[in-house]
Amino acid sequence: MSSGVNSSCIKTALLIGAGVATTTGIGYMLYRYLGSKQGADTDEGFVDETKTESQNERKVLVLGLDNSGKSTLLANISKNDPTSVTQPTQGFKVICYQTGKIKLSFWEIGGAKSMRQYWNNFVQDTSVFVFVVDSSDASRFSEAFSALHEISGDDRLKKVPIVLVANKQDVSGAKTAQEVMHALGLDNLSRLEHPVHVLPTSVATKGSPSGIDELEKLLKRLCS
Ligand SMILES: Nc1nc2c(ncn2[C@@H]2O[C@H](COP(=O)(O)OP(=O)(O)O)[C@@H](O)[C@H]2O)c(=O)[nH]1
Ligand SMILES: [Mg+2]
Repeated sequence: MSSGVNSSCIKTALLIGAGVATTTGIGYMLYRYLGSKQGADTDEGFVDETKTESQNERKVLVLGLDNSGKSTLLANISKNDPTSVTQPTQGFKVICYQTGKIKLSFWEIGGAKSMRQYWNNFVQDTSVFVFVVDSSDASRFSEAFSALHEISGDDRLKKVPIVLVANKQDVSGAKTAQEVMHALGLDNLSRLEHPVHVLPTSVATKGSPSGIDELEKLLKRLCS
């Protein structure tokens, strides 16, 4: 079974600075252009842009506060050097990963406060919702709680499995995955609305990440 990044599927990596609203629109136009080059669907409209492109493609939405480690996690999954992640993601990024017959398209949306208002534009057609938390920064757990519960209440995410990634377990004083899950109120979320899975990870160190294999296996299972 083959697995790896499908380079033709790395549609765009956008670093959007000032003027997020305008540039996000430009980002979408660029995405549409690149997508149409690859036979993406051509529906009109903002929300429909996130439709996945083939029956074997599954969309994995990757959200979380800024600095939680989303880009570093995805660099590990796509076998890139995690230390190459040097800039916070201000816009959004799509990385595709072929695993057996299934193509996973990971959508990382910037987690800075100014970007969170746009998160709901990206939820359409999500197969798995990954929420990344910096387990070593308990001072931001309540902010993460609010961000998570606001977006997970979106009807289009109903019944979509949530994978809570309790990242930065290597940092001394980091809370355990169970503690993070509790702090984010995921043990109270209705299992009927969202099956919840929790994984501890540490992903920053080149060569010895932990939790990535487990995450890949879980995503593959949830997307099959
Ligand atoms: N110690 C440690 N640092 C991490 C880990 N994951 C990410 N980082 C660091 O946290 C910072 C933010 O990571 P980044 O992937 O850009 O976060 P994002 O804003 O959520 O995309 C970077 O300096 C990373 O090197 C981890 O598991 N352990
Ligand atoms: Mg990022």
